[in-house]
Amino acid sequence: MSDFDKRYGDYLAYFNKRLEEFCDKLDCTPEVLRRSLTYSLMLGGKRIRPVLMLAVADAIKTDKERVLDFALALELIHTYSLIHDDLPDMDNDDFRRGQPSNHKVFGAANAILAGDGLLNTAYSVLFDQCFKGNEYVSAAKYICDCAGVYGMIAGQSADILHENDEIVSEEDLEFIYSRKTGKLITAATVTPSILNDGKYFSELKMLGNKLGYLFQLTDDILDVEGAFEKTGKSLGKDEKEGKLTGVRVYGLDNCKLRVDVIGDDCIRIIDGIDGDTSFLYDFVNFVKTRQI
Ligand code: GRG
Repeated sequence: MSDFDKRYGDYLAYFNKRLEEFCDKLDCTPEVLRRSLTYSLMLGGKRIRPVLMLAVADAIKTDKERVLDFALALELIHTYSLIHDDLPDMDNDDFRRGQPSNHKVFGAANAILAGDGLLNTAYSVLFDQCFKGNEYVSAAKYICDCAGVYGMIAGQSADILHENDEIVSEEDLEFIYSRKTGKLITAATVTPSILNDGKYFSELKMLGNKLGYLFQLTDDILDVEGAFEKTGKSLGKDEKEGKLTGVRVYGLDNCKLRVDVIGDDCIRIIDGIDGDTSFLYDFVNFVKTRQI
C-alpha cells in the first residue's frame, strides 16, 4: 500500500467514525426520514472533501479536531446536493455510489425531504461550532456561502440554463465549474485556514478553485470513458442531455491536456505552502488519474 493510500485511509477512518456517530445519534421520526438520510450518507463515496479538509489542516498545522465538524457539515451538504441532483426533474439518475439513488428507494418526495433535512442539519452542526469563537463563525459563514446562491446553487442553476446551448462558451463553463464543483472543494481547503488566523488563505482559496476545476474536468472525461463498476454512477449522460462540459468545449483530447495544465497549477500553489504537503501533492495526482 502506498503512503498516500495509507494516509487517505487514515483520514477516511477518522472522518467516518464521526459520521457514524452522527448517524447513530440521529433519532428523527418518522422512521422513513431517518432511514432516507442515513441511506445516502452511508452509501460510501470517496469523501474527498472531508479528507482534503483534514489533510490541509495537517499541512498548515490546524488541529484536526477543530475542523472535524466542519468536514461533517460539508459532507452533509455534498450528500444533499447529490440526492437532489439525481431527482427526475434534475439530472434524473437512477444510480449513485453504485447503488439505487435515494428517490429510487424512498420516492421523489422523501428524497427531496432527505436533501432538505441534510442541508438543515448541516447548518445546525455549523451553528453548534459558532459558540466556540469568532473564527468558528467565520468558517461556518464561509461554508454557507460556498453552498448557497453565490456558490454551488448558482453553478447548478447555470448548469441547467446552459443545457443544449448551441454556442458554447469557455466563460460559461468556468462559471459552472467554479461554483457547482469548485465552491465546496474550496470550502474544504479554506476552512482550516480560517480556523488558523488565515494562514495561507489566498493560496488555499486558489488551490480549492483549481482542484475543483481539475475534479470536474476528470468527471467530464469519466462520463465519456469511465466504467460504471468504478464510478458507481450512470455514464454517457452529459452528451445525451446536451450538458455544457469540458469535453464539449475543448474536445476529449484537449480536455486531457488541460488536466495536466491545471494539475501543474495546483502543484505550483502547493509549492508555496510551507509544511507537510506531501499528501496534497499526491492528492492532485489522485484527482488527475482517478477512475472512481
Ligand atoms: C443543489 C441540486 C443541487 C445540486 C448542486 C453538486 C451538484 C450541484 C450536483 C451533483 C452532481 C455533480 C456532477 C456535481 C459536480 C461535482 C461532482 C463531480 C460531484 C460528485 O462528487 P464525488 O465524486 O461523489 O465526490 P462521491 O459519491 O464520491 O461523494
